[in-house]
Amino acid sequence: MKITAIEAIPFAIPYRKPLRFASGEVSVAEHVLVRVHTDDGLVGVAEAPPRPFTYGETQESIIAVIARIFEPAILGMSPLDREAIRARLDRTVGNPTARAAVDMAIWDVIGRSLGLPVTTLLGGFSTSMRVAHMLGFAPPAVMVEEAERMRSVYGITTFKVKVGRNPFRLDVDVCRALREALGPEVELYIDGNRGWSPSEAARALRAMADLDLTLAEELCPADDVLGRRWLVAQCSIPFVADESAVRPGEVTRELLSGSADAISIKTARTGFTDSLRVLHQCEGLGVEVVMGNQIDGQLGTMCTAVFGAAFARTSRRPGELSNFLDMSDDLLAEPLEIRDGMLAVRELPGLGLEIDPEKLERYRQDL
Ligand code: MUC
Ligand code: MG
Repeated sequence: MKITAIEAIPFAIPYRKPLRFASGEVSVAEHVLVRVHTDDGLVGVAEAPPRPFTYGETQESIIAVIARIFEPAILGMSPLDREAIRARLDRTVGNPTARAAVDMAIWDVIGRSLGLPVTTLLGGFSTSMRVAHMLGFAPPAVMVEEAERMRSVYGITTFKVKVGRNPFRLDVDVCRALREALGPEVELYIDGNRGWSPSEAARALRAMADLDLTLAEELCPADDVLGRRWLVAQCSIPFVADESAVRPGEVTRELLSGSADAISIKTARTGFTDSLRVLHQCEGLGVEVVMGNQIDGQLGTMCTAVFGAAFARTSRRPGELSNFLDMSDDLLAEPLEIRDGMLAVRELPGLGLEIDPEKLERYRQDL
């Protein structure tokens, strides 16, 4: 089996409401569908979400790097030669979501060719993941209403609250309103997307000390090197590195320098091949992980669940798997469903997903 072509198809699907956070905002899912073709007629799929405010990628850059560099680099190779493929893709720096989508589409091909689910090939720990929902910036009453709806309709009881606004009082009010409305059983954690300085973050954490938050993610930039160590040293809950710790080397740097003590794994940026490396690194170091959300569509969300369900450590806590619910539509022939706070992986070959050709026709931007 040989790789014969890689397609990179831009598509745009509007959100019903924008997701806002300290480093940016997303109101249309302008993603890239990646399809890896083989000489025996198999097609593997994945999606790449451009996040210029996090990784510097755009839809155009993802399409260009795949067409001009990644596709020629691996044409004719066997999808099973994963480490050789990785070495070729790794000659190009940056471009994490483009590289990850190629990697995951190749895993989809491998699963399809063997007639086995990718989640089984990866680890096979379980067949579903608990779901956490990410709440974007809005006034406190609106965020409370969204959380209550997610709990009553989908059974979700873990919420990641976006913070990092200035002044920080509004974020404190939001977290307090959520705790008061949802009660003590619900899990709340926060993500600042680098919006605060270390001293603002320290004050905000003190103001929320009675709210039983479980994790604090990326409250200030990793480039505030000493300030962040100072903050993490006094933080009473694990400090999660997300966008500051993409590559395995960055994970090591953040953890060993005391600038973080937990890691967000996002398949959207490390695919399956490098997410495995990050996971094993965290396991070896005895560090907690969170399966994070790159504001993925359903295809990307399933990739997160396929990886997260495959291992004990990633299954310990809920994965961020629900923000596709805010999209007005998607590309999948059979939409994902969250029931009783869980998302099931599909016990079908590969990722277990098919693209609906009519939907792709409607939303693709290159025709
Ligand atoms: C998250 O966890 O930070 C928002 C920006 C980004 O890079 O990812 C999302 C969610
Ligand atoms: Mg984050």
